Parts: sequence; C-alpha cells; structure tokens
Amino acid sequence: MNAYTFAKEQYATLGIDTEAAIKTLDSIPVSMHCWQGDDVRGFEQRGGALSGGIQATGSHPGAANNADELRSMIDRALTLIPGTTRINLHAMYGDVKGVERNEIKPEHFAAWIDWAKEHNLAIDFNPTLFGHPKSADGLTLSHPDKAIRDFWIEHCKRSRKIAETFTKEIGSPSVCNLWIADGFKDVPADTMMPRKRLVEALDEIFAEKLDVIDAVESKLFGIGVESYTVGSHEFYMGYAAKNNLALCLDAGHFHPTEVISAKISAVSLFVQRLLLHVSRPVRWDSDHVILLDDELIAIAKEIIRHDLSDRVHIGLDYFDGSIDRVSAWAVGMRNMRKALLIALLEPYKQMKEAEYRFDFTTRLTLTEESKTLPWAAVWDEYCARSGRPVRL
Ligand code: RNT
Ligand code: ZN
Repeated sequence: MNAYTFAKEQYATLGIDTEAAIKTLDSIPVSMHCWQGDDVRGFEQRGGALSGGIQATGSHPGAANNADELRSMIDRALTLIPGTTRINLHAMYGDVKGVERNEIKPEHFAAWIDWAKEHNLAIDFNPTLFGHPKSADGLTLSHPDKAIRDFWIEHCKRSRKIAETFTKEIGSPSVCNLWIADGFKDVPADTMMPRKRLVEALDEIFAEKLDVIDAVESKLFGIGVESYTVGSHEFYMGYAAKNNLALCLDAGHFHPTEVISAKISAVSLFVQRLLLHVSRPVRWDSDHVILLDDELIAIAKEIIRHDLSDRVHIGLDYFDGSIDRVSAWAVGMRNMRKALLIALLEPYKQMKEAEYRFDFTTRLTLTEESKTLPWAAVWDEYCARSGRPVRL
C-alpha cells in the first residue's frame, strides 16, 4: 500500500475525504507578490531607495532588472508551485520608465496582461505610494499640501482603472489594495487632521464604482514612522466597514503579540471581504519568507473552518533579498498551501461537536492528536498529481 492510500484510509475513519480536500485545496487562489523578485524596487528606474519604513535587505544575486526578467523568474517559480496562483503587481512594475505615477495607464501593463492570459493567471494590483520624491515628507494622501494629495489621488484613481482592466481582460475580479506609509517619526500634536484629510482623499479615490475589489491596508508603524500612523487599524476598520471595502490585514502590521488569525472571524462579521497579507514579522515588520509555523496554520484554519475562502483573499507579502528569490516564492507559496491542506484535513466537525457539549477534554485530545495525522502523504500526492515537485 502506498503512503497516500494509507493516509486516505486513515482520514476516512475520521470521516475526512482526502480527494475532496485535494480538490478544494487546488481551487483556493493564493496571490503571489511580484515584489519578492526585485527587492521592491520597481521598474521606473528613478534610482530612489525604497522608502515608507519598509526595507528589503540582502545582496543575493539575481534580482530582476526589468519586467521580462521578472516574468521569467515567476515562470520558474510557477513550475514549483501547485494550485490556483494569482499574480500581485504594484503600479511601479509596469512599462513605466519615465512615466509619472499620476500618468499611468492600462497600456503600461499590456505585456503583463498578455503574459497572464498565456499562463491563465489572474492579476491583483496595488498603487505605489512610496519610493517617490512626492512621498519624501512621509505623507501622501494625508499631506497638508493639496497639490501633493491630488497627485496621489490621481495615481490611486488610475490604479483602480488599471485593476479594472485586469478584471475585464482576464475575467476574474482584481483585488486593488491601497497601502500608504503616512505617519510621523515623533509624537504629533494633531493626530486628527491627517486622518480627516485621508478620509477625504479616500472618498475621492473610491467615488467611482469600478469592477474591482478595493482593499485598504492598515499598519502600526514603520522604520522612521514609529510614533503615529495615519492609516491605523481602527481607522481602516471603520472606513472599510462604513464604505463596504475589503479590509487588508498584514501579519506584520500589529503589536508584537497580536496575530491576524485571531482577527479573522471577528472582522468578517463586519466587513464583506478581507485581504490577507501573509507575512512573517521577526521582531518588527521584517517581511521574512513565511514558514509553516503555528500562525500560518492558524490563519488557514480560520479560513477553512468558517468557510471563508470566497471572501477572504489570500496574498503573500514578504521580501528577502538574502536568498534565491525564486526559492523564496516557492517555499512561501507551498507553505501557504500546505497550511490550507492541514486545515482541510483536520477533524474540525468532531472538535466543534465536543466543544458544543463542553467536552473540552475531547477537543484538546483531537487538536493534539490530529497534528500527527499523515497530511504530508496527501501533500506529496497532490504535488505529484499537479505535475509539481514533491520535494524542492
Ligand atoms: C508595507 C505593506 C505593503 C507592502 C507592499 C509592497 O508594510 O505591507 O503591503 O509590503 O505593498
Ligand atoms: Zn502588506
């Protein structure tokens, strides 16, 4: 008997159908972030450093220098990654050399659309509001200067149009996520005014109804923006709920003992959609490659247990320049899917039933014993059937 057949039988005794799990696993989209491929530099070639309090470190050779190189790196990664993959682009990754951010158009992304169609990939999108002279004060959409606000508002409106073009051309709704670094290094006197300006700017950006899934991403702090962030969690939680947008929860954007897995069921009762930026913060929002660790599995379990995969969009968000970048994608994407598989194969029904009868002993026993169920044999089978390597 091979390992998979044995695993299938073991799971069947618990009422778990491994074939159904494999099918569901394969269909859940995971959006792969293009910015791991070039350490978040983009292709504007303005020579500016990454800003906004995020940082890619490491000097492993092979960072993409242009869109063709990036696409061929993604091509290689895709040969290692099973399942439904989407590609997550930032505005600075189009054919945008010499193009100002308030002038970007769908045509600057024509090569990405052609490539995505060829590969049967859907595309998600992000306006880029960092790494630019007009973000140098540390404020963009909340800047006191209306001309600067208007520049970024225009960039965001155009980004939504580009995302809508992806939706239409590819036939799958594009998730368009807005993150800004706006904030202060030191304690501000007026915490209110920048937030009021941000509300006004967002109202303008989202005024036009477009065929995209709009998301907004909060943050606690960044390097050089330690004391105050305009777009805090409470800010965007309120804004998203009130305006029916998706709320983006990034694993690295909260206090060190907070985890996003603990937020999913609560927030999902008040916002229609969530976007997850699955990342690994090491002591700060360091954006390390995600491991198959307890938190990753907890995130996957929250999505699967509550049947949220239609309205919780999974995207990865990390960038490590110290290792091979294709491997960084492959390891992280496979880990996300392994976590989903573990979640799909747990005896949740029995655990829940025990809990409902206040039988916490059985709940604990099932939780712990299920950790050594042979999920890895199912994973190997899934990789082999998908034509992807069982081991990297
Ligand atoms: C930064 C945010 C944001 C970025 C990407 C590049 O802290 O997490 O999502 O990582 O937009
Ligand atoms: Zn993020």
